[in-house]
Amino acid sequence: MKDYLISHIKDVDGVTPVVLMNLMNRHFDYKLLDIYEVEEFMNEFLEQDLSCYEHIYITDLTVPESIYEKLKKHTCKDKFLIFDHHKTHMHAKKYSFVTLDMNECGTTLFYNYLKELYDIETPALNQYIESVKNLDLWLFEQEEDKISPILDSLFGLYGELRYIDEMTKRFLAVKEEFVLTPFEMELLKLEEEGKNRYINNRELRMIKAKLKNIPVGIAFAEKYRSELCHELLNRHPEIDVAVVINMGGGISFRSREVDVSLLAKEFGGGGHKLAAGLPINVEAIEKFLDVQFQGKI
Ligand SMILES: [Mn+2]
Repeated sequence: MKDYLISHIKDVDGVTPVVLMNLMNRHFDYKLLDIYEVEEFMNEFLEQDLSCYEHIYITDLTVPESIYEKLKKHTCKDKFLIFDHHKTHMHAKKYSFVTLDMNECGTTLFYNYLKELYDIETPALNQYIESVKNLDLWLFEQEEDKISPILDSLFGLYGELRYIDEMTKRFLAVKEEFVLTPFEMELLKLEEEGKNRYINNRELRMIKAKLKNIPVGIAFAEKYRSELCHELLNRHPEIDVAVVINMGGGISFRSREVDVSLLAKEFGGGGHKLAAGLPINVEAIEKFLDVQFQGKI
């Protein structure tokens, strides 16, 4: 029998569970989703015949309560195991098949479970998984983890499918230490230079505003959104929250201490205390544009 994995498409934490499944030597199907696609997908998925699957894993995605209501009554409910760390998912703590921990990331929770049952653990993988966590929980500066930002860049350069492929090949070949290829190192050097130019350029166009009475810096960017937020907060102590709008994607909020998950929730989004966001849709834009602009920097 095979397994099924449903995980988050948008970042390294979301796609690494696919890499882990690839290392397990089991047949599996998988689906990568954005956060707002979960409900619709799950409604259809639960209508299908799932009898060919032994385990159905969901990682790094918040599953809405309406889906749990259906899941409870489903004939295949015993096949489901869910691993997540989003604040918006904590309503599901009561279910025994759900592992939730906000101090971990989707990947670490899943890895900790799998490595007890399957022979996948290697020093290289342990090192990589730690960096995925530092990246996803934004701990890489305090942990002085140099690999985390590299993973983020590689994910951006490769896209999710090739990233999964590259990492799988690497962990099958090299067990001792996580390594980059010479090609990747050269690519990252070039990318780093381009990134710095991009971030400086976006910062110059940052708008200061008050959002729900919180001083924020708003910038528009399609790339390097996490790093841009980080730089805006570092370079502008007068703002409490960095807001980056990606017209083709979503709006990201980052802060040093303000709980931005609450802020994002007001506009119909969600996330973590220091990192949250919302998809761009008409309601979000309508609510969001009702801000008091305070001029350019
Ligand atoms: Mn995550």
